[in-house]
Amino acid sequence: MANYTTTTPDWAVANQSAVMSGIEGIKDTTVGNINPAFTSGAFKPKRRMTLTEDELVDGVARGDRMILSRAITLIESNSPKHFAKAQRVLQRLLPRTGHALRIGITGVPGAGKSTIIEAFGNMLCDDGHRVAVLSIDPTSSITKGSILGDKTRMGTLSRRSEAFIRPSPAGGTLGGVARKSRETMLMCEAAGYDVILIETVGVGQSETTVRSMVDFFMLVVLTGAGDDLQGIKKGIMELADAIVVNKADGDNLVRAKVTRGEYERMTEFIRPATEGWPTHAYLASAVTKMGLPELWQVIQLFKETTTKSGVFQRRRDSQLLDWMHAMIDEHLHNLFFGDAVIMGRMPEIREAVLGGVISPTQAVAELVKMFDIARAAQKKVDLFELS
Ligand SMILES: Nc1nc2c(ncn2[C@@H]2O[C@H](COP(=O)(O)OP(=O)(O)OP(=O)(O)O)[C@@H](O)[C@H]2O)c(=O)[nH]1
Ligand SMILES: [Mg+2]
Repeated sequence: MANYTTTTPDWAVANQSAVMSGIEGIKDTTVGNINPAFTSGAFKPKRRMTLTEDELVDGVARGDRMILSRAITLIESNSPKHFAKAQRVLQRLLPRTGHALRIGITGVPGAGKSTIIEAFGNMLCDDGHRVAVLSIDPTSSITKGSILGDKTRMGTLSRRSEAFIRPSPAGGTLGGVARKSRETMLMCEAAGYDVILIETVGVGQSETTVRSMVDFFMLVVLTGAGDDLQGIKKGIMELADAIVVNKADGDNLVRAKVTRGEYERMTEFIRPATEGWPTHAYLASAVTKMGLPELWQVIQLFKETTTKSGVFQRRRDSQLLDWMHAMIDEHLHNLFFGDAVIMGRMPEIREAVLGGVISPTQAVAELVKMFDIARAAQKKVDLFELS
């Protein structure tokens, strides 16, 4: 018998138990070896019962958090069988979705996004709301470190029965993560959460993904670090419906007021993210909770204004269609570039283009002529990141 020992993977977070324990009883963790009772057959580990489609649908609809978690795990699974089942469950729950207010929160690391979500989430729960918190972090393939961090940072919120916290799906391309996150959001809505808060670090492309999922998007910033305002690009300001200058407390309050003024002036030069809604800068402190009730009022006013003007529903409609088109693009792209014939001919055609033998246009025409979509589709492709 092999001698199994416990190991700590090199990606494990220092001093944290980042590794989930296995099935209880299989391993005698004190010595790190397989429990002899298990190998001798004296011990039968309890099998994790697979939930049926009906059980998942009913459980989520009832707002059972355990079953919701299981449904999301299914959504995140890379197995084609799980994928198909998750899609059937989602399909049946679809009529229950769409009623939540979807709020995205971005900002540089350390801006205080998680702390704001914790304070804001608690405030909303006190007000009778049910709050789901999701995060998108496609930059690291192993997000377990930040999960642990956030679970601690959102400690009081995660213990509340009115709140549900689900970290980012680990790994994968932005496209795959985006699909999983969007479907997770819908599952949460079906489970009765009426406010969805989605955190993402505002570096890279994940903020665009979150913007494409939410109704209201806020950018959390800190007090002035030079005139370039911490390298925050105009681009990201143009996605925001509100700019929140956080940590407006203690000695920092005066500076925060100055910074708010600076951002306020900048908003005059940018195109607002939402038609008919002027983006403003606000002061807040996740620690003293100053500004948070006002922020909720702003979001309420946003919803009222955009619902009246029709912008709210129009955005949701175009988000759905954009979403579908993005998935078609990705699917066809993967089919094309994953096709054996195309892959085989590509080097030669590249050479021909570089050598000036054929034009890029001609190259495309030839490649497309060679491409047989039915043949390509027979091969397992990575459309939904299934293995
Ligand atoms: N004084 C003060 N400190 C704050 C406030 N909000 C957050 N902090 C502190 O700032 C640090 C970073 O806060 P986080 O909430 O983890 O920041 P984040 O934006 O979620 O960071 P990442 O998830 O790493 O991108 C923590 O030590 C918080 O306690 C605030 O309003 N006032
Ligand atoms: Mg955070």
